[in-house]
Amino acid sequence: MPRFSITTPIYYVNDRPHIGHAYTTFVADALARWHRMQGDATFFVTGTDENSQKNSEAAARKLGKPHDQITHEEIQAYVDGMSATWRQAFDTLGITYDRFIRTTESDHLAGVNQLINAVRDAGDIYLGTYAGWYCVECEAFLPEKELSGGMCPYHTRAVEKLEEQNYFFKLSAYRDKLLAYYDAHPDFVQPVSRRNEIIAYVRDCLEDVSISRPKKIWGIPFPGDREHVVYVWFDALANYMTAMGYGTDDVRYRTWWPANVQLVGKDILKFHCALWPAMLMSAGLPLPERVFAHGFFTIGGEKMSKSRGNVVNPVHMAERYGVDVLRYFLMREIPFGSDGDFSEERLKERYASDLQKGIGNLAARTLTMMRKYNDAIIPPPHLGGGRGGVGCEAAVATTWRSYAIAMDALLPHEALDAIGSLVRTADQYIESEKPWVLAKDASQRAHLLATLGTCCELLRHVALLLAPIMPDTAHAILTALGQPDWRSHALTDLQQWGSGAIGATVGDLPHLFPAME
Ligand code: ME8
Repeated sequence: MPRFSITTPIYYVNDRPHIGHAYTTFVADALARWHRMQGDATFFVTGTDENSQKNSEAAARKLGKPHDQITHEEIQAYVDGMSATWRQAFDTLGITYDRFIRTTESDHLAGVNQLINAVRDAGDIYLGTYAGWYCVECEAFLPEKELSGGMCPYHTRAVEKLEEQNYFFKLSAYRDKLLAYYDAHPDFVQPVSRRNEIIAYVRDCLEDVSISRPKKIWGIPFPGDREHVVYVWFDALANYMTAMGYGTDDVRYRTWWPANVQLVGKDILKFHCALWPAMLMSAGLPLPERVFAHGFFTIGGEKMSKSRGNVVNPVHMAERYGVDVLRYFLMREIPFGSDGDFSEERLKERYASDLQKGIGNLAARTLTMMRKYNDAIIPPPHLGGGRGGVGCEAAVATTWRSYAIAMDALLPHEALDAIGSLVRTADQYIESEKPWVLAKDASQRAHLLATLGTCCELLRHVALLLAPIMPDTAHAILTALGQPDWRSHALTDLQQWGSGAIGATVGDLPHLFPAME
């Protein structure tokens, strides 16, 4: 059985999830659902990045204590609470993770120890002194030349000056190996703009990196030297394998690692496409198949930030518009890989044009015609699209093909575009066949029935195609079409033209996209 494993970044718990975090996680969820639907053994990992200075600072702020006076127990209690908030948010958003990893869990610690020991055994760790800058917001060591006006170039926050003894990882020794790897694996870093960016970075800028911090910082004790803790990124990146059993369960690890797809935002490209593969090369472990770095979006044209007060909470959005609507909008509006903008105005426009007038209207009119003209019983569809018809069967087959290509290329907006075309095809079909005219002519009865069957069949395919992206909407439509058990059928069977619940009575469909206040 083919297998598919996919990961998202693990998120810092210094605050609640925002719409950007939901975006990456929605796409990963849609891809995981798509693979499960095809019958692939699937493993989907997300979770929380907990051993971070950002988190301990947030814990101190919450307790109103100076950062250097907060205890480990207090930080642990804070990350426990926040991680639960994240997990709950992801549950509300319909995220079907198989493992929600927390980097304070004991199996993760065991895996981090094993990884560091493997890198040390390879001769790639040495003790040195780091004198330079650190941005707590990025949790990154920043060379002087990367600062902009004395500040972190990505955050408006001031950087800290550090002079401390650290363990270093010989990252620079992997320059040529990384470049050769990118060359031999053109799909490893996607999209191509990010691949070019990482090649230039590795070629021109790669330096050794600190992988420990002094023990007063919140973190995992450094194996072999308790005066240090593991630098948060070295620990966090390991989550992808520890979540799959690295260091604790070899069989599970070998089942799922290397991941087929790792999704990240462009902000953490260097960590995932330079540091991470070099760590794996050093430890003699396989590299993930593909790392896709998507773009960032602004909110109504502005950078999202607490100080601007424009941080969008995905759970609030889902309460207002519905989880499926939010999933649809984010995946349709912002091409995966490009930067984009989120605005409620645009969401409302798409709601009206794509969902109410498109999918919602197709579903409602199809079911109404069924009740009106055939006592709600589903007849067999026309084969080949029917009498001089628009080739509905062929349109469905083409849509499945383009949809699969788009999903496999990690381009859900293109997959949704293909569904949009099929909805238009169905609308045109109804307009050209005019069942309300056929119904008035008894000699057209056979043609009317096949036309109604064709409408149901088109709607059924639209619903199936939507399932990874709008799971509840899809399930409601398929249930109304007499196929509530669709998940227990093989996709290759469901994809056959005419494999709907012929003879079943169409059920009630809740109003999918009601008018907004
Ligand atoms: O970086 N637009 O976690 P983080 C789109 N813990 N996506 C966005 C976004 C935006 N405006 N803002 C954030 C970390 N994201 C580390 C990762 S992994 C081993 C450790 C998404 O909480 C995007 O996926 O800062 C980005 O990469 C991620 O959130 C950063 O989340």
